[in-house]
Amino acid sequence: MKLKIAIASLMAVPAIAIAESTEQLPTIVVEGAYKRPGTFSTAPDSSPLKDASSLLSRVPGAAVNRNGPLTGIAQYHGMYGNRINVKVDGANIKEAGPNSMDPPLSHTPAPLVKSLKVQRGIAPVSSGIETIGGAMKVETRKGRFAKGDGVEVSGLASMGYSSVQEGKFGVLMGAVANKNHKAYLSGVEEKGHDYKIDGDIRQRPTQYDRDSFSTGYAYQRDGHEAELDYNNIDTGNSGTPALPMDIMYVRGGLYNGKYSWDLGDGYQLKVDGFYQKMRHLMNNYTLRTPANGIKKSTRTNVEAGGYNIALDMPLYDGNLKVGFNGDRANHNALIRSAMMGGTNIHFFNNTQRNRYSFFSEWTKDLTEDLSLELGARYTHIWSDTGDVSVSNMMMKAADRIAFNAKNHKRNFDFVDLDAIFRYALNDQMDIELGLARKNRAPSYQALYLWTNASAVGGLADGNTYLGNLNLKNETAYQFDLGLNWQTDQAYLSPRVYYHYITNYIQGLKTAKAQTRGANILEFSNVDAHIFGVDLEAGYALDENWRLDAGLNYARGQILSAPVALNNRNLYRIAPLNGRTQLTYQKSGWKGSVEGVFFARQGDVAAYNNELKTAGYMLMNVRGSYEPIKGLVIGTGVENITDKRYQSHLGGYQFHNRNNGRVFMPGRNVYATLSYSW
Ligand SMILES: [Cu+2]
Repeated sequence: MKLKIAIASLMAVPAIAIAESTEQLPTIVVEGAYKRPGTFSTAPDSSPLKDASSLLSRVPGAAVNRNGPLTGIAQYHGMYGNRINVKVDGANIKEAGPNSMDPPLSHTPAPLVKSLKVQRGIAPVSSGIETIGGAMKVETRKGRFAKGDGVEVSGLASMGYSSVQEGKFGVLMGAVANKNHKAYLSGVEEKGHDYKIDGDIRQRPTQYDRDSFSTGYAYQRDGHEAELDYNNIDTGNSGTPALPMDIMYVRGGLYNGKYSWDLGDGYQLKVDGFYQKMRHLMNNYTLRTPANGIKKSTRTNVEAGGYNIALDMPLYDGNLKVGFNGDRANHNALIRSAMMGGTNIHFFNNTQRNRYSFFSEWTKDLTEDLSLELGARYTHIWSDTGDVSVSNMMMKAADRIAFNAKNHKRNFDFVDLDAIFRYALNDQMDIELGLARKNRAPSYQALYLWTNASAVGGLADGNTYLGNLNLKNETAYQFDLGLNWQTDQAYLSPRVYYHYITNYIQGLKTAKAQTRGANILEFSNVDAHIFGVDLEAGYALDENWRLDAGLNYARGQILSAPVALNNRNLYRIAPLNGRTQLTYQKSGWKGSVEGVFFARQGDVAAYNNELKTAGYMLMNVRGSYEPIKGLVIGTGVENITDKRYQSHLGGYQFHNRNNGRVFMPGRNVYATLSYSW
């Protein structure tokens, strides 16, 4: 197999480089591209933005919709939020907050990330249910099995300080194992103040406070592997400046179980499941002053669970994977408003979204140079919600009565299809062509917002939204073409894509929304397309110096909508951006200079009066030293010129366009110390 050998050998060199030199750093694995050495520069938790999503800035085609220091929503190829299937240790974590204050990637503190895998291009159907916008997987650190017969301990201790918000973190992870059994325990503490944006001026409210711990046990023997994990998160007062309220707490636990059985002859069975229960409180008066003087708080909870079963088997000289996936989630939200002497609203009452799905995926090497992957997935989703209630019968009476009179049960059925061809042109170059049809059903918020509210999955556009029980599911037709070229010295990996989406769900100023007044939109179906290009490239100048670069461009437009629009741009699409990095590496010493640029974004959405943003350039320098194996001292300065800037994906301060966008962190000097064994 020329292709396989070519890919394997090309991947081996840089992969080893990563493993040896950056053992304590999260590994960013971009599936469908060569692993490349350019991932260096993420010191453990150096960034003032703390969650796993901050790693996405180094993934071609990816971006982060940043609503707070712990609230980063993944974006890939212009799609974001629950359009992207994010799995953390196999679990499709559900958000406790209806406004995505705790998106899936934010559940994992950056220092505990072992790897972040992003499927570049079209996500295979096997990667999960509803992968219209792609698929990402986070694996957390859990220690390792012993290689020999004895007992081995492994672990990580890490701490750090960052100046921009006087942020501190500490991580401790320890595992004890022999070759069959493994048990581990880990804890993380993170805390910081509001970050500075320029000199001593601070962006409020961006303080954060989180503790988490995990424990687990795993067993392996003769092709069997079983694992049971528990993860507990306790996020305290943490700001979300782009949203109408801040996090008072997000608390709760996630249980994970996994089993895999290698039956031999190409047969393998994998089963996993999770159970999650979390509580959340947010308000608009602890970390900020209520905009209109009215204090509000919302208490929410989520109870969820899911399972995945997949069987691999040989078929027609290829590999056939068949599987069944399902999950269910139950949400509640209770609003307490100081209005009219105190009003309680049961805003989401026993709101459910259940998914059932099965798939088959066949991969085969057709010739020495050509491989093919074909997948199909059928999904059934149903949603329902109980009646809403308001303690003050006068308040929201018309909306409440109208909503409660309706049937809330909704069913969605759809078929996802994909075909991915990979062709090795020669030993150094391969080309990948992907075609797919992918779907997503409306979120429970888009269906069940019975009166205008801001609980919209983190859109942060300054508007409130009305739900729409008549929404259809989105269907995207996707084309994706990528080229990978790599020699011993250089790599280049450009990619172009075009997605045509029918029934894309977004807000519109519909007739119904029109009667409600300004800044109120109704969730609607439109037809849209998103296209773009991204690339990454690198070149080793000699054995010590190397240069890496990345570039991203995306454009999203509405093609047809049921109402007239001033322009057809989609909302929250990152402007043209890129990065270059020069790295020096020699026996334990490493240093890099990184330049990041974002162009002005003028292609802004008319339907929600999106504001334009100016372009900016940033410079970061980083260094690390490993005096003895496993001990790494890291330091660096981010945003070295203390540039005051606003990210186009950052939302508006206090959820109000009149305040302008949230400012991003100013100069940050950080130092980290970590030891792994
Ligand atoms: Cu919330």
